[in-house]
Amino acid sequence: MERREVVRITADYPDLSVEDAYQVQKELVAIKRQQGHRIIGPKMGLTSQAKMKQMNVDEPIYGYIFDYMLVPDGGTVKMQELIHPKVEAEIAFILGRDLEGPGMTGAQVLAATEYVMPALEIIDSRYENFRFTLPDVIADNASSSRVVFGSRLTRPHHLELDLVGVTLSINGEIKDLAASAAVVGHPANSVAMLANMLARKGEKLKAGDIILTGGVTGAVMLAVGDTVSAKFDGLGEVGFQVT
Ligand code: 0L1
Ligand code: MG
Repeated sequence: MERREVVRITADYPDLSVEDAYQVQKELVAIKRQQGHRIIGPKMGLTSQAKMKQMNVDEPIYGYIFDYMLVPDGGTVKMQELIHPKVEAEIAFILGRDLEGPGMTGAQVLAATEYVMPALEIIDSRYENFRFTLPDVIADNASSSRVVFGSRLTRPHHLELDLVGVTLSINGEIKDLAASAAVVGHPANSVAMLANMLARKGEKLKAGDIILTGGVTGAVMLAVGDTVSAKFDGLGEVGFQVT
């Protein structure tokens, strides 16, 4: 597998639209599937007000998590396989039944969710110096690179899922902290928005999908030797090391 930065697509194709970019993503996903990789589920990106403002958009984006991206809880992420990775703490949803938009609401999502669990997403944009526009990021599968899921599953109905306090630490030092309402007001809203975005393409979320709902914390740069851990109030912990 190659590992190198590239110039953003929109440098050569400035008219690339968001819709074109999702077509590029679809091709990329098809190639990965032909190579034998399996989709674990979709991920939502740019779900915080800060990130949406930074990219000048009013809707999040989505991409897909593949089996080869999974790192076990407490496992190792190898820097030599990555470019310039960052980590963010997220809440993952496991769906108990299919969800089809349009008109999906957070409450309907919660009713269809079997479990939630803590997660760390490692994003690793392939673009030089992080210089990209929205279509570039969409075409790059929303920067998905690696994912670590915590080992504890929790029924969603036991918690106020918008009030989960989260800390993200590296080498024992808290690098960021936030409450889960940072994710479009409530992580279930993120899943509802995803179902509604997919409905525009005639697609739906499926029972068994594991969905990354978007960063609760900001994304923090990783370096070799880092020990990363995140704590989620009521949901448990998740962590990994960088070698
Ligand atoms: O997971 C995400 O929020 C996607 C972030 C895409 C932009 C980036 O690579 O920083
Ligand atoms: Mg993310």
